Amino acid sequence: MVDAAPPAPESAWEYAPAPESREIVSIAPGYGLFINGEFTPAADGKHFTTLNPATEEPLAEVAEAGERDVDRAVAAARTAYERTWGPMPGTDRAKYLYRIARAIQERAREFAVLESLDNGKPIKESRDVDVPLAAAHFFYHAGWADKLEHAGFGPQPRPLGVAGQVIPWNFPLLMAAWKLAPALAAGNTCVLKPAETTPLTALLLAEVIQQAGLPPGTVNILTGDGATGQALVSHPGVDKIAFTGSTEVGKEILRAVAGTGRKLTLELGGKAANVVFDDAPLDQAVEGIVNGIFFNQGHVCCAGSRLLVQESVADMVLDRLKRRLGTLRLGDPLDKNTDIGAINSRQQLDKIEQLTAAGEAEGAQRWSPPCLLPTAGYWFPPTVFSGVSQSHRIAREEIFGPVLSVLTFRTPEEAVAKANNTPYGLSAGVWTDKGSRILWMTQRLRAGVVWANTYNRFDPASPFGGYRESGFGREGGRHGLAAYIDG
Ligand code: TAP
Repeated sequence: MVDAAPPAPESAWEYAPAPESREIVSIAPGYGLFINGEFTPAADGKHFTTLNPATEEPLAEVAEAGERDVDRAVAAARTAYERTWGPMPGTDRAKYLYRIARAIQERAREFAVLESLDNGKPIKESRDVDVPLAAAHFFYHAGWADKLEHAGFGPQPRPLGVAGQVIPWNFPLLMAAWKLAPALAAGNTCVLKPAETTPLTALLLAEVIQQAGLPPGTVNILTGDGATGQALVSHPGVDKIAFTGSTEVGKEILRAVAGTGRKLTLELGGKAANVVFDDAPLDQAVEGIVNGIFFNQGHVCCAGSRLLVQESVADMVLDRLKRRLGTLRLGDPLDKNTDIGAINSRQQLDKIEQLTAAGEAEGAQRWSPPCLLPTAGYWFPPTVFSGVSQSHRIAREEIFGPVLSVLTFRTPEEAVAKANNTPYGLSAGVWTDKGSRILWMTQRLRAGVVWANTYNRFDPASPFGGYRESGFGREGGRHGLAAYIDG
């Protein structure tokens, strides 16, 4: 059962609607695959519908790539690797990458609106986070393209060849940028498969790639489902596989690639601890908790989905958190005042509902602020579980939704033991007034990224990635480039 809500904020008043116009975007009724610089139908004519998850309204029909299309795309990428992009000097590759970055900036509103329509995320996040960071990734890697021989990869760093890249639906454009920019900067060519539920910004990026004049075949974009991804990662013509997605599929790919000698990086799931000590600036920490788990509806691999709060301040933090959650606005993703958008798909909503039902059944206390959910589309209110124990499924499994599990601790040692009690190892957060305690914690937390007195900060120069069941390899920075260089 949902507990009673705290009193409504004193000045309970409504924001007027502030919708971003969708006029800037023109969505075609149908889209083909982007192979060898051109849009083309799937060889067997198959296609699927992509929906707006906030309304369930169909947005477009998109081609579904089969094995013959994967063959065509990999062959086009191989030819570009051998004849145009591969032999091209780094100074020239850099110019193309700068062009892509500039074009993303010029078309930023179009990308942001399209991303919010296809994914369901609030426009203020697609506008202020996804799109600027995607442009930043291309700018950053453009800077590397002509400096690779000075980056510690040896005197003549060589690319790997054709990269097969598979990405999820939570940051569709940004994940495409994370994959394509370092691969291209290092001289590889790419075949990218976006997620089935969010293909549209990758196809707009294909238009930008045409606009930037990249040699045909340098980047190929194959829309489709899991079978398309499987055909791509198991194609013998692919030299390097880069996968971001669930741990389950990551393990399948690892098994398929084992023994083939092909290079692989896996960016998988997480169940991060956000650790709040009693000396932390608590109001700031509450903002960090909200950002950590409710940003992008919690569809974030590094989300701070387990709050570990020191027992002496636990009631106070929970109280302030509930008040703050009472001010979040859930609804139309295109409204500039919206904080919480739609869940990306029916399938993901079902998963969140199942895991939250398990949380209640196992005895944790569930709370959500009063909030009306729209009748059409896929929605889930911000939800907090207190009284969670480490054995509960909601403390162990990745929910990938706006759901926070709250646990408490008494000593720093106990905080570390609980934070590390997970098969994952992607990220963590630490909130404390003491620099020495931050250093003590970061030496002990088993996570690829640790944020101190902040959360969910990303920069193209900063390597991101995990270990254990969160995968291996890094994206961003010099470490991210290394994944696309032979040696
Ligand atoms: P998945 O179901 O694993 O899907 C990821 C991508 O792989 C999609 O494009 C999917 O296609 C494709 N795919 C599915 N089965 C495949 C197979 N057998 N072989 C090859 N490709 C296959 O994950 P998801 O639900 O989209 O994404 C959420 C997961 O991604 C979460 O666990 C999250 O933590 C993780 N994630 C991790 C990171 C980093 S950086 N570590 C970043 C974002 C997300 P379809 O869309 O058609 O299924």
